[in-house]
Amino acid sequence: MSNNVELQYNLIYNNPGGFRITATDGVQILNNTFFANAGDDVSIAGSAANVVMRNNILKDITGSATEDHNIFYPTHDPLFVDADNHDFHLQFGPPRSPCIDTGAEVGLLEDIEGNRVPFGSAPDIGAHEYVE
Ligand SMILES: [Ca+2]
Repeated sequence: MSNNVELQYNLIYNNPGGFRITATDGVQILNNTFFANAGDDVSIAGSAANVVMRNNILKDITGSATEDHNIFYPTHDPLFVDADNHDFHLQFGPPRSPCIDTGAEVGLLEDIEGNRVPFGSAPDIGAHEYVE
């Protein structure tokens, strides 16, 4: 059994699947961007406990997690700059990405590219913080 695992600021796309969580007590899944994976983006087995998911862009979660401030596509379009060409930065717009400044404060200071978090009024959802 593993304890207190943190998975943050990852970009996981076009894979057979995303994260599969098993035999772990205490997992924080924060500010990740999942896109176009064939299987589940996050699959949580019954042997995992206390999984928290915040500020992620993803299509689905299977299993039990405490979650908030996640954006689920395709129900909600995260409005990437150019997902077809693997550019998962957030579109400032108009139209403006619903992920900009709508994330929860989770104490992280840098995004996947080392940009300061938050930029603007609040952290963004996903692996990229929108910066000018
Ligand atoms: Ca922001």
